Amino acid sequence: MKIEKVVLRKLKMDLKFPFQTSFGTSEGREFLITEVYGENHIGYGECVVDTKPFYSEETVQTAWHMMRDFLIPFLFQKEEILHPNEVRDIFRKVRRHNMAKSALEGAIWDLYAKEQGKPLAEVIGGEKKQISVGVSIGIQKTKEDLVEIVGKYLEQGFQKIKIKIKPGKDIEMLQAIRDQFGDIPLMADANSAYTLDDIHLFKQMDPLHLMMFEQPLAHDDIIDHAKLQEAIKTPICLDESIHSVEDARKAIELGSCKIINIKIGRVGGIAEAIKIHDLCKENQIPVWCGGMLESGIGRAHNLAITSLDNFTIPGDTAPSARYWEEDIIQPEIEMNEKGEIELSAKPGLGYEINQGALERYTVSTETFLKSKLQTEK
Ligand code: OSB
Ligand code: MG
Repeated sequence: MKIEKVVLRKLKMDLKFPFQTSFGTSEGREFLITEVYGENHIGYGECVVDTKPFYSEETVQTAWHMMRDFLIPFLFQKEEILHPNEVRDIFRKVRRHNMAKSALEGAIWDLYAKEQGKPLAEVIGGEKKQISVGVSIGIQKTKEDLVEIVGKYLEQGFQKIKIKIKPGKDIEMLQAIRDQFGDIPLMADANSAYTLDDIHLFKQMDPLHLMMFEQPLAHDDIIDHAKLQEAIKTPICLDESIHSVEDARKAIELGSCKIINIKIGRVGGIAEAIKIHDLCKENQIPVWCGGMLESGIGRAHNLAITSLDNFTIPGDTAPSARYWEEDIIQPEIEMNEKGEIELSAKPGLGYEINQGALERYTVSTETFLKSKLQTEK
């Protein structure tokens, strides 16, 4: 691939509903789309940042800065990229900024797959033709509201219900769902809202037989999680704590979790996501694909990695209509009544860009040309 041009776009899209987690409420998303121009195709990527550094330290502005001033110049310094696996090395000098790196890397994977004329899932060795889907439900005001929403999603066919929890909005909420719907596949995501002082609470929740507690303790911890896992039966799943295959290796060695949530943006790209998937598979640690309220572009990347065989737990990869009045891809991503999404058989991400929608949601753009590169970084 000879990359001569990259376009960055900032988009603003309203969510159909406010999404509340233990760290805040989102009414919509501001994020970045990357377009990487090869000789015959354009690859698309999504940078899953937010305006606020509350889930991770990156923001819309830090990602733009990293891409403009470091990552894009590094790409342009290469005469040619033969395989997307090279991108990790090209970006290696930049510490962290995984969401920024991933946005460009993902576009290069799409471009590569389009040049090969194959679906991205096939290019990365994914064999599933359809994937199982769950839904992530934000914190609700009352148990009654929550039970009603869960009922609606179960009716639509979702194969896993994940609810967000925080202190004071946990055991009662989960118990209400169990009372109403029995033994459904149910899990809880705390986004780091608890500490080891809350061990008694987790022990109290053990009899609810949840599929897992996602990231109960600090966002950067793997030691206390091992202590908590030792004390409870419900599996712990790590999200925020895992940024690389090395992090995953250490967490597995310590016994900090029994399941890992893989988010492409959080780990710096598809190549690293695959490494984590493979390591987990060797260690009998099931994985599932997390979500960052993506637009269709990021969502299509998520579907592609979920085609790998150790993604055995339904992910947070709900269809477009759960989030958006109108998505930026065509056709939109749809789920059948069994809670499955059919993978596209078309090359690359497998969806067309809805150019009108993309333009309407774009609030700013910047174009970078290799021919204009003058930086020495
Ligand atoms: O912790 O998994 C998370 C959304 C934003 C930030 C963090 C998380 C989430 C979700 C939403 O749970 C999953 C989705 O995209 O539907
Ligand atoms: Mg999470």
